[in-house]
Amino acid sequence: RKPSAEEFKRQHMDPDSPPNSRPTYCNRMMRRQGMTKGSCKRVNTFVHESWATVKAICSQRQMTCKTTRRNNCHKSSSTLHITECRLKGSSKYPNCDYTTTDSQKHIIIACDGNPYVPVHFDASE
Ligand code: UMF
Repeated sequence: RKPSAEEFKRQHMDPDSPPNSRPTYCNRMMRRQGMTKGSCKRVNTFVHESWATVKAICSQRQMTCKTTRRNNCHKSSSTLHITECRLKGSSKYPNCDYTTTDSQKHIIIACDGNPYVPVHFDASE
């Protein structure tokens, strides 16, 4: 299936909650957003900014994606509020147990289609 903006929103957008270091955030959100079905997704980033802010990155600095090697990645010119969820080594499916880490970083996303919109989260730095 082709990556879509809807998939990107489900997995990576959380504009309404402020950056929030409650340790249960990732366990709750990874489950709620469907990333613990069948297996526990290992790494996932949520962005606490508006869709307008994230969409605008598609017109910012272009670069090669680290994961796909395609040339449709874009790095945000500003830092954004994000939360990174990382599966704990001790976690055993179906009990997907995550660490929750808040930070403010540049993000690198892939954009595609017409309109040209975010479809994949590549990295943060
Ligand atoms: N991923 C993140 O969410 N954040 C990172 O910093 C690095 C990776 O690359 C495979 C998946 O890892 C990505 O899936 C992304 F969700 C996650 O569906 P995606 O966005 O292409």
